[in-house]
Formats: sequence, C-alpha cells, structure tokens
Amino acid sequence: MAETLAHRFTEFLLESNALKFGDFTLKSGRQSPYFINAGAFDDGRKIATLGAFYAEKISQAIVHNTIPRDVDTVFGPAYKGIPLAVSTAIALTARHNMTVGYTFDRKEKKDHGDGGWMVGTPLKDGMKVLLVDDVMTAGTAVREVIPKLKAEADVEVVGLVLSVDRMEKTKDSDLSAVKAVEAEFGFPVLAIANVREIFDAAAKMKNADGTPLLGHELRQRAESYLEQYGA
Ligand code: OMP
Repeated sequence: MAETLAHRFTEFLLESNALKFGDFTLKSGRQSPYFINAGAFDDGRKIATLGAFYAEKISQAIVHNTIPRDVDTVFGPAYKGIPLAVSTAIALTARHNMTVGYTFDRKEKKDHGDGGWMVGTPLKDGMKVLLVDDVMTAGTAVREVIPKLKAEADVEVVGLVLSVDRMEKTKDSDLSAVKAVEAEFGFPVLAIANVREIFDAAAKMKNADGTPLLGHELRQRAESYLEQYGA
C-alpha cells in the first residue's frame, strides 16, 4: 500500500535533519523537546522535493474543493517563505499543470528602482493569493503578514499551506493556533503533516542497526509536551 503524504514527509524531514530533538526555546517562549527547522532544506534536491510536497498537498486540496484551482500567486513571507513560494510555484507548474505566480515581501521597503514592498507577481485587487509558510506554533508569523498583503491590494487570501502544524493551543484558549487563524481570517489552513502524524510515522521507523528511530524517552518527552500545550 502506498504510504500517506504525512508518512513520506516524515521520512523526508528525518533524512534532511529538519526534525531535531533536544531543548528548544520557541518564538512563543515555550520550551519544546523537538523543533522543525525548514532551514535544513538547503540544497537544490531538498528544496525541489519540499516544493513538490507543498504542490501535492495543494493539488489534493483542490480536488477536495478546499482551495480553488484558479490561484493567481503563491505568497511566501520573508525570509523562510521565499524559497517555499518559489519551489511550490515551480512544482505546481511542472507537476500539476497549474500556471501560478510567486510573490514575497521585503523586510524593508525599497524606494528606488522597481521599489515597494513586494517581489515577484505584483498583487492586484481581486487576486486569489495562496499563502505558504513553514511551521505554525502560535500563528504570530501569519498575523504579521496579512495586514501587509491587504495594504498592497484588495486580494483574496484563499488558504495557507504549512509544512508542519505543531497542533498547539493558543495562549488564551483551548483552540489550536491553526483553528484560531481559520476562525479569525476565514480561510483554510492545511499542513503537509501535523506533529502527531509525524511522531506516529517516526515510531514505525528503524535505524540501520534495527533499533527504533524514536526511542521511548523521546516519545515520552514529546507526549508530555503535547499534554501541556497540545490542542
Ligand atoms: P508562530 O509564528 O508562533 O506560529 O511560530 C512559528 C515560527 O516559529 C516558524 O515560522 C519558525 O520561524 C519558528 N519555529 C520553527 O521554525 N520550528 C518549530 O518547530 C517551532 C518554531 C517556533 O518558534 O515556534
């Protein structure tokens, strides 16, 4: 039987060293025993593979009518979203026959030459924009970028696709950050995999010497973190 997208993505995360175990302080201030580092996709093969995973998720969502097919541009917030938007647009065109642009923002406004805040396909009123980002914990990154998009043009954000949903509660509710963003902005938020799918898939994998890849202690630490912060 073919493995699920989440299972194949977990294998890719592990072989790319993008999933780390240890003690990590998150942007939200939480201390996490695991961290997903999109910066690990640092060569042509890995970034092309990553783009193909995003495109596969998007194409599934189009089939399920969660995301419309006539997306005008894929938007990735600077900096980590930039290679995501570009590689996703390439894969959507090459593998799924979709003609889409890519757009990203500058961290500082450029006041000469082509100027402005945006690079890539210019945003225009009425355009359908699909956001891509790496990981969502509290949803801070996406909340920062939406006003910047809206200030540029009256675009319609049709969805947000992530690599990983960490499935964490927001500070002031039991709702997951993903659900809170969906409720606040009214567009779907999808992830190639969520942390529970990743741990379930990793638990079935073995090292070359036959020992379990995810030892009991690591699994326990992840579980107790999710008991405290998981939605
Ligand atoms: P929020 O903006 O709070 O949702 O946190 C997500 C951001 O934190 C990501 O875009 C990353 O910059 C960073 N992050 C990771 O990259 N991987 C993780 O596993 C956790 C975080 C994090 O700090 O929460």
